[in-house]
Amino acid sequence: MVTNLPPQAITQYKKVLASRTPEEKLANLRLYLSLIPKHKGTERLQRQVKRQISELEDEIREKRLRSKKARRRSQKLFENGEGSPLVALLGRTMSGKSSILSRLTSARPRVTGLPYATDSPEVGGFRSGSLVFQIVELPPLRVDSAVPPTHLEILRRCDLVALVVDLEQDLEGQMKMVEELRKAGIYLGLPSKAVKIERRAAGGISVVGESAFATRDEIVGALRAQKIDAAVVKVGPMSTLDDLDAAVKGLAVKPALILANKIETAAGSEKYRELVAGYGGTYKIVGVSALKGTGFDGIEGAFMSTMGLIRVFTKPPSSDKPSERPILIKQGSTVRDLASSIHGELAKTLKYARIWRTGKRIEGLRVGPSFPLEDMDAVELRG
Ligand SMILES: Nc1nc2c(ncn2[C@@H]2O[C@H](COP(=O)(O)OP(=O)(O)O)[C@@H](O)[C@H]2O)c(=O)[nH]1
Ligand SMILES: [Mg+2]
Repeated sequence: MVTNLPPQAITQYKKVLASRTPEEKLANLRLYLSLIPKHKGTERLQRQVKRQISELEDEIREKRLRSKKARRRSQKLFENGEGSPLVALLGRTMSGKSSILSRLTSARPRVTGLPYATDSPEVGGFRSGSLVFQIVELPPLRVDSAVPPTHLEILRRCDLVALVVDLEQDLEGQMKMVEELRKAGIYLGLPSKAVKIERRAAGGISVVGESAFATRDEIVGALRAQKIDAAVVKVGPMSTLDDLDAAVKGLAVKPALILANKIETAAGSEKYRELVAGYGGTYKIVGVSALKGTGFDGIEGAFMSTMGLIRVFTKPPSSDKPSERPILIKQGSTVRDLASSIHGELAKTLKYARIWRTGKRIEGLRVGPSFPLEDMDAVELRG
């Protein structure tokens, strides 16, 4: 090991060595790589770590292939964790990030009651059924300071940002984190706000989709004002002109939710209502107490819906049990979308499906290919 590494990188290397599973080791190695300063003196080390990462990726991939097929789709969705969404916990110091990480995973970061106790990223795996979320606790964001570069690297790569808001501290001051992130080029928002722009050489501007916040003409006008005359623009139902700007600048738009922690305290529920009144229109807000362990039921559902994804379990006609591992597909997907995400041929030969929806009295309901799916549906595709 090179000796002139920053202390954060050395701490992270110890975590690599202490990792208990290949998946955890992979996540720790990636963080380690991001913490190694990029210059001539560390080139060899960087190469070594990259090789270790790709060997481990191969190992994990082979292990998965051996276990079962039918999850091709989820691997494509997340370049990070091979089907494990990466969730970043972000908040001010003492908001309870380490306590939340301990609640959700087997990671045991230090909870000291002292500010700035977590000085390098901590990782843990949060298992929900057979799906594993990688949860990363980032060191706290300091008031009125620039977001550190190591944070940015992880934030750009993550699939979801969970803002941890302390209901015992000043809410406005904590929500300034959103502005601090925006200054650093990370926009928080729901997938329904995301805008995608594909520049073209000619052919004018065509707008795909519709937004409640800007008309086609307004979108075309805003692009022309930025000297963009030819492009295909895809907008979501909640896209604003700010989201359009972010896309033009190539900034990262990340789905985000708020974990409002310490809800069990005296002022907790009132502050929670205040937070919902101010920000409930923009973010999904989940009230939790990491201390008491309340509010965490269904948190994986909140993660999924914020990412704009649903979990669907497929069931072969020959079996009476659905698959253990869900397929992750976009919200609003139909039975036909599911089939084509598994295999193009399957979509062509598809005739109907049977659906099981627990708790909603839907058991083996026979539906056509355009039937919209919901989170946690079990589906039997029939050709
Ligand atoms: N009352 C209360 N205190 C909490 C809760 N979660 C964490 N804490 C306390 O808040 C302090 C900071 O917690 P920690 O998890 O280290 O926060 P971090 O700095 O954001 O990682 C510690 O004293 C915790 O015991 C909670 O749900 N309720
Ligand atoms: Mg901490």
